[in-house]
Amino acid sequence: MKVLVIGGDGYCGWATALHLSNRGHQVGILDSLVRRHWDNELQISTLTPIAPIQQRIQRWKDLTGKSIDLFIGDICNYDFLLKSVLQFQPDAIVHFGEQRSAPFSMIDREHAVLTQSNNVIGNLNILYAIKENFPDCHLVKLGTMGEYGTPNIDIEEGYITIEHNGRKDTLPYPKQPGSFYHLSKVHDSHNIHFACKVWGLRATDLNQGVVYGVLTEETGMDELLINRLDYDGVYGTALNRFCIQAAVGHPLTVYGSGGQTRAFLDIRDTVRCVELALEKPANAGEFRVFNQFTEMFNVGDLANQVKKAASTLGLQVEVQNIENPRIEKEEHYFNAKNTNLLDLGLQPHLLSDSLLDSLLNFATKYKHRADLNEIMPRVKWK
Ligand code: NAD
Ligand code: USQ
Repeated sequence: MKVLVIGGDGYCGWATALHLSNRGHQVGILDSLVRRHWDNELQISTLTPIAPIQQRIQRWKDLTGKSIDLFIGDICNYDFLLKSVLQFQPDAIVHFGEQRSAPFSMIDREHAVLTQSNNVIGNLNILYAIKENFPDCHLVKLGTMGEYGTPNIDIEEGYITIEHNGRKDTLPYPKQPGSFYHLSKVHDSHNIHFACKVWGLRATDLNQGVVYGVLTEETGMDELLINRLDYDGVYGTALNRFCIQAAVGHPLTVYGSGGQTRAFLDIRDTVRCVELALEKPANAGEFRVFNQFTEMFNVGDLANQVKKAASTLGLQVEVQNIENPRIEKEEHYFNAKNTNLLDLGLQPHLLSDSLLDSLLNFATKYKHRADLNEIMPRVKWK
């Protein structure tokens, strides 16, 4: 299958592009490299040293004999996007190419507008490019579990059947996102759903939980293929941050009471889930939603698990409950379904098996690259 991976220079996109290439798909990467630019602007950097995209792709070819096409540009530029898809002729598009940090989107008006215009316009352009040129192309879009928020009832996969005043309907599950970034994903979902309904497009929205780990079969093949691992207060996510904090001797930064429960998955499962969604495409006119995660944890428990695993490496770790920079519930019900991907054959990696080989070992290897000034959160929700 010809698969265009938009955002293929990023954390999830790079690992996925290599995995799909390894599995025999013909892969193209489209990326504006804007994430590298935002890192420079914020003066932050991945803990692991990532090579320029051209070098990464060349190394992959040298190692495996497999080529990956490269398109560098912005999907908000419709002429560029159109030219790229017409050249590549995709059977499927996997769309990772968005601004994905909640704190970044909450810095100020400028960053909120940048996040929503980049994400919503880019996604809408993709919908038009598919409709006008490849109406049969399957769009696999990365959404987020954070679209649902933390409701006091079970979270279904995209839809919920409701009875109201004696009538019954299956409707999109209510959305209560917690940042302007998470809101942008809700806007995307609505636009894709509408496009499937009116134009008959086929799409899968992968509502992904927080991804952890840095190692996949392919990125582990060579140092030049290494993936990014963010640990700073803007782009670093909970578990990845805790492991790096453990490695550098910084107290683990649990925000507030630590009762915030989220859905998580290993990056090795991210790449597999995308593959599973591609292998069994949505039907024409179908807006399919999969909740893409394997386990649920609250952040306080996560910190304690990291502390325990780190002690086996001789690391003394302190867990600290610091003032929560976000506005979010700290004690709440959270129970989400995730059967669709399991039914397609996903065999989850469990956190208890991954902490050392996919995280703490990398964190200790590259800890000399960490900038300790970038660990504490600086962006507040109000
Ligand atoms: P990332 O920042 O590492 O990668 C995103 C990539 O998209 C970058 O390489 C960036 O340059 C590119 N990009 C952004 N805007 C673009 C544009 N307008 N045109 C072309 N390229 C553009 O992010 P990630 O962690 O790999 O996340 C990828 C996707 O997965 C995002 O949509 C994110 O919302 C979603 N997601 C991520 C996580 C996670 O924990 N990392 C969890 C759930 C969902
Ligand atoms: N948290 C801490 N300490 C930290 C960092 C985070 O306690 O040092 C807490 C946060 O307050 C929050 C939870 O951990 O309650 C998750 O925060 P996060 O930064 O790990 O994840 P989030 O902001 O939700 O965003 C990340 C990705 C985003 C993706 C989302 C999936 O950056 O792209 O959409 O995870 S989900 O959370 O399921 O919506």
